[in-house]
Amino acid sequence: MEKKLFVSKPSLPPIDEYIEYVNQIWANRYITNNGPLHVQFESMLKKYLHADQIALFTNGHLALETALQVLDLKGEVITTPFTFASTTHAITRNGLTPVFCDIDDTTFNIDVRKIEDLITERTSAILAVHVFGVPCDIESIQTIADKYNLKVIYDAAHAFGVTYKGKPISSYGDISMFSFHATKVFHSIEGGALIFKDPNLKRGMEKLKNFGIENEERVDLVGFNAKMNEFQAAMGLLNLKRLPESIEKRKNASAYYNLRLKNIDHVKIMESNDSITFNYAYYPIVIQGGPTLRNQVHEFMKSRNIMTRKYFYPLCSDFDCYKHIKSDVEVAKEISNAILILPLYEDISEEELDYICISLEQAVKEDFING
Ligand code: T4K
Repeated sequence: MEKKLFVSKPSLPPIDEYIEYVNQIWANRYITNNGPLHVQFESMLKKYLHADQIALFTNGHLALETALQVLDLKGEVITTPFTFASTTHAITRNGLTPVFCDIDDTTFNIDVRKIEDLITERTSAILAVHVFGVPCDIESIQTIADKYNLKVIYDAAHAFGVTYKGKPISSYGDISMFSFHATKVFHSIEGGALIFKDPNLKRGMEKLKNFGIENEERVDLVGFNAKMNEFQAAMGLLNLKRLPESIEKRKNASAYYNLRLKNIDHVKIMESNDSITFNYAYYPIVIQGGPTLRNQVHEFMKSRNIMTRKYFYPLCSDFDCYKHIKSDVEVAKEISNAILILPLYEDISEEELDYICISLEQAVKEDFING
């Protein structure tokens, strides 16, 4: 195939609809700082997520940093190494120490059986990630948190649109963070949100993301700038309307992959789970046969213009800035050395899917592997 097939491709609304919003923005001359579209977007999201409280941000990462800061955490935060850099950085940039816990080999989420061993008197929170949109073991995490009086923050960057036991995924834990980055199932170009229950947290979040300003004559927090602008809000409003259709298309593409890939040697696909409504954010596969084979498959696919990604390799615990932190994360290492994410986006065509599957079949054929 001549064109490159990327791991993700941003969904976009009809351009005329976006231009209508741009015209409104021009007429209002209100382009950022809690403008009318921001207000509208916030209220639509709140309704969609049945959220008690919500705060919008210019991106998911700064939302996550804010979440940790408003909870006034101290000491150590137990987290997963199998995630994007943002999760661990948000902990460290708050002056906290990440403590890496191993992951479960079927969900790729933090392994709840290994959390308690890592709790010390310095532990103040668990920051878990719903990796690839698959919910963590929410009940067990909450039980542990209650027992040791810990806060629970969910990095739900991948999980917008997911429900667990009939409730939006953001209904669980103290605070959940969604990313609305262009590569996500639902996006506002860049963007993010915090969903939480405690109304007392809202004011602090709003202040932090606006330089710590209390009012025109008073600044009482060392804040930063993490405000969402009107162009982002407009994109979010339009994409929210289209979300069910978009998820349905991803679901069909994932079903196609499932059918074609379920019986291929060396390829393991993810199991489905009946207690969740999924968002089909990513299509991860595990290449069984060692890191050399995984890397070989990655290169072969690239040679065919299929840009698979190794999310998440290397592990955060192996980053130069974190490798001084001791951790025992053998399962995470294994998964990180075997993972490959296939292209998945709303308008991926059957021809593209077929081409990807044929290429993968070829890449893992015994005679090909053995040269
Ligand atoms: N927590 C977790 C668990 C996360 O995964 C993330 C972000 C965050 C927190 C932080 O949220 P944000 O602050 O980003 O809101 C991408 C995304 O940039 C990042 O948002 C995401 N996770 C991560 C998993 O994936 P990269 O470095 O892989 O992005 P990039 O530019 O290589 O994009 C991937 C592919 O998508 C490209 O090869 C081509 C395609 N693409 C990308 C963009 C931006 C397009 O076709 N069009 C585009 O506009 O991080």
